Amino acid sequence: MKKNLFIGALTLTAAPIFAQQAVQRPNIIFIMSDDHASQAISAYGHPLSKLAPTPNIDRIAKNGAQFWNNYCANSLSGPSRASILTGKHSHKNGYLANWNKEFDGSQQTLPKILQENGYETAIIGKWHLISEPTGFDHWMILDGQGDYNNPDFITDNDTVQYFGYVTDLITTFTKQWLQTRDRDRPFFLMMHHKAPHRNWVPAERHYNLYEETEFPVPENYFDEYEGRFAAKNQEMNIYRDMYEGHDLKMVTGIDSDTLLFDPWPDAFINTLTPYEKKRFFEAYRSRNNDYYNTDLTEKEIALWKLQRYLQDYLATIKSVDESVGQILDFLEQSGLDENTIVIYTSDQGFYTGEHGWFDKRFMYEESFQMPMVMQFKGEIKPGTQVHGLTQNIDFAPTFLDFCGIKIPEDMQGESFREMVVSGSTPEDWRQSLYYHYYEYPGIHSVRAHYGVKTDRYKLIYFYDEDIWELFDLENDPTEMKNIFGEEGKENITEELKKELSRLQKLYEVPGI
Ligand SMILES: [Ca+2]
Repeated sequence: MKKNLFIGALTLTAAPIFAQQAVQRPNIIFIMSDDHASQAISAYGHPLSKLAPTPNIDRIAKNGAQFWNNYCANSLSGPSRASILTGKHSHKNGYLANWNKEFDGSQQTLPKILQENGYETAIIGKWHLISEPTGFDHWMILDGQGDYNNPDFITDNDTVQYFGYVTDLITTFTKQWLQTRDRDRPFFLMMHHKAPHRNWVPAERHYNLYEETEFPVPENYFDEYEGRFAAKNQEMNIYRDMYEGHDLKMVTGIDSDTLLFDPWPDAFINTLTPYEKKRFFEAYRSRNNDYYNTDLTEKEIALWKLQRYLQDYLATIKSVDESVGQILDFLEQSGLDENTIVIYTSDQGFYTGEHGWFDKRFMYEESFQMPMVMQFKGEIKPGTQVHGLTQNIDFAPTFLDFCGIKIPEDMQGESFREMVVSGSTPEDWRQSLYYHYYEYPGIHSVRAHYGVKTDRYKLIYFYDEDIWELFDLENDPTEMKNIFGEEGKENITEELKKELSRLQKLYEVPGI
């Protein structure tokens, strides 16, 4: 104790100016989960989330701001993470798809800039960019997608398997780092959860959390995709494309402890110890037996699968919400909340049965949108609602702005600091967003496309097939009716095509 006081006194006398700066610059905790739909965050008010609320994520919204029109640039894990790190669209940071060889860590990134400006930087949890993290004083990452149970964590000198549930382990490691960090420097911490990514394995304490819950079925669950070629030709349908063992935890028969089809047992069932495996099968037994004891029609099976998927998806989110609660409690108890910006977001949105789907990729709202809430005591007023169009390329410039660091000119995003602090959209704020998805051919068979979104309209071009789609989000919020080519839509189509072309020039999209 005496020793600490002595060092503290020395620091104060030796570098008073730096110490003053360090106090003024905010810390940042960027919490990001994987595939968390806004439909599954109760602050967004979707009927689904009412049955599975997220009180702790909602706490951030109540303490600060909630973003209603926040979107990704390319709805996929690696590309979204690369855009967040660089403040650039995929074609500029080089990470177009999850098939990429590796993220080019030699380029300019947000953590590097913060580090150069006196910040201590850390990332704990999912990285998913293949190359080793750069720009971080401390990193402890999952191997690729990471396992839900007993996962490996990689550091710069080792790979170690830890026993426990992935969300809980990430929370523990994050709190440990917060307690052992350099107190003389502000910090930037990325806490990246694996949950609720496929295959939706809840923590053991949550296996049965929602087994009695009947979740609402989206009106377009049995979508027939009329007038939408790419939507019709995907492979991300819950009742057709989910793996019955791996994804839905279905077994071979009554009282069976053998899963139906599971192509990746080493990433799931084999990660459990024999005793954990026994408890897993026991927890699902009565539901799995009911399935075999009931005579279901094809349609009823499709609905049964939706319920099973949502029960597990939302149960994994329960652990994420608990984790957020633990971090907020820690910040409040330590007084760190006074000068720490806390963000909760997901790398993209996700389908919870809309169009019959799980997964993401499409420029349609559910997967294009990224939920986001953000608190910063003193600057952001509690209960702020942000409606301007924001995108993940804006995160890096915004954080630099809050930290008082010059935003590099080659970052393509814009700082939304003014918007979130004032609670209103500045008059000169952007009126449209650019989107580009590349990963085709690839898992789930979603055709490559780019497009433009405004407040009301969305124009999408599936360029390999030369197919356009136009949606009026005001009259058709679930994007069921492609009105491209319809009489009376010539002017808006022309306007949107011009805007798309302007954005592609602005962002220097090659080969368009
Ligand atoms: Ca993801």
